[in-house]
Order: sequence, then structure tokens, then C-alpha cells
Amino acid sequence: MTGPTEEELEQRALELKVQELRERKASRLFSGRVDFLLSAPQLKFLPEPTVPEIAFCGRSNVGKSSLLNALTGRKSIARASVTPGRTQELNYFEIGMADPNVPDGKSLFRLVDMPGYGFAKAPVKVVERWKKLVRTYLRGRQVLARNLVLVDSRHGLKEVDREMMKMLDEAAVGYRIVLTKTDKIKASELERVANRIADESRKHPAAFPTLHLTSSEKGMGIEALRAAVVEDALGASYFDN
Ligand SMILES: Nc1nc2c(ncn2[C@@H]2O[C@H](COP(=O)(O)OP(=O)(O)OP(=O)(O)O)[C@@H](O)[C@H]2O)c(=O)[nH]1
Ligand SMILES: [Mg+2]
Repeated sequence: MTGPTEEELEQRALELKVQELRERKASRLFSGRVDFLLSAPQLKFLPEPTVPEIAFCGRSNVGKSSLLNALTGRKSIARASVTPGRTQELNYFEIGMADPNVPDGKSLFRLVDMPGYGFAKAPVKVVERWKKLVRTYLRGRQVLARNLVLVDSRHGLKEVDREMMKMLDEAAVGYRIVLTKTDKIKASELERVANRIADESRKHPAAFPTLHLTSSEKGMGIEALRAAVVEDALGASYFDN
């Protein structure tokens, strides 16, 4: 067996450098303006669809709010709860400034923290209301650029996650699968879970082929996810200069 050629090694080094620059630029964006905009308990309270949106969905307690805090480098901009099911509305956050001279003006994009699903103790009525809100949002929101489907790395995909992925496939909204809390399991176990989910995600037309492995607690995978989110919201050309 022969190892990689010199050209291949050079190519790889170049790719790493490019990725590092992208992550640095994305992190700079997130270290700027991050403002809570509003909580929408119903669709009629959504803001005007003026900028791209990236939505965070996942089971209750999976770590959506914590990931949002980690990405924005803010300790508690999105309330991270100890009580599952605390986030019951669509919570909107403004990221970046379209015009640096107008601090409160139009943002570059918005992050949307969605209510958690699959909370066993939630009353049927609440679950039904949630499903309707989320389904209508996902199907109809023109500015929705990407979804992040968060999955607890200790638990893997559950039926409610598969239901969510199916809903996204049908709505043709592309999504990234983000494994959370990777600090809580052994590396060997993480690899096993990640491979299994990657295999399964290949059967979902709207799922991205690569998984994101993250820990909001330890910061793992956060910079790479920042770059991915910025590219999803603003396009790859944002990194051009
Ligand atoms: N160890 C560890 N704990 C985490 C991580 N991310 C979140 N948690 C913990 O998991 C719990 C739930 O986190 P949240 O961010 O509130 O989860 P959520 O998905 O927003 O929950 P809901 O809004 O209720 O749906 C909290 O106790 C967090 O501290 C992580 O990366 N590592
Ligand atoms: Mg939350």
C-alpha cells in the first residue's frame, strides 16, 4: 500500500488552511451583534421574512438552547433549561449587521430556537399545537435557509427524530444533523453512534451527508458549525475575501 502523494498532502494542507480561515471569519461574525428579537407562540407573531433563517430543532433537552449559546459565545442568550420542554415558542435571534453604521438596523441572518419535541410528559394538546406550528413554519417559511436537527449522541436517533427528518424531507428543507453532548460519551461509542446515524441519514434526501459532532460544554465542533451556519445563511461567497 502506498501513502498519499506529495500533491495530495499539499492539497489537504491547503484545505485545512481554507477551513481555518472560514471558521475564523464566522467566529468574528458571531462575536459581533447577537440580539434576542422575539418569542413567537404562534405563526402570526413571526417577524417579517426579511433575512435568511437557520432553525434549531430536536427533542426536548437535547441541547438546542445550549448550542445556540455556544455558537454565539453568549452564556445565556437562549435560556438553557434544566426542566425539559421549557422552550415552547419560536425564539428569534438577530445575528450580525447588514450595515455596520446602523447597529439596530437589519441583521445578516436569524437563528430560530424551536420548541423541543418528544417530551413524554407534554399533554397531547400541547404536542398537537407544537406539531402544527412547526410543520406550518417548515413548509411555508420562504427565508428558511437550513435546519439543524440536534440529536443527543448518547441516545442516537429516536422515532420522533425520524418523524422530524421525514417532515423536512417532504418540505424539501435541507438539514444538518448535529450530535450534541459528545463530552458525555466515550470516543469509541461516539464513533459507533455517528457511523450508524450517517448510514441512516443517507436514506434521507434532504439530510446533509456530513454530521456535526459537538459539545456546547467543551466547545468541540462549535467553530466548524459556525462556519457551516454562516455558509448556509449567507452563501459560500461570504468567505471570498
Ligand atoms: N455535558 C453537556 N451537557 C449539555 C450540553 N448541552 C446541553 N447540556 C445540558 O443539557 C440540558 C438541556 O439543555 P438545553 O440547552 O436547555 O436543551 P434544549 O434542547 O434547549 O431543551 P428544551 O428547550 O427544553 O427543548 C441542560 O442541563 C444543559 O446544561 C453539552 O454539550 N454537554
Ligand atoms: Mg431550549
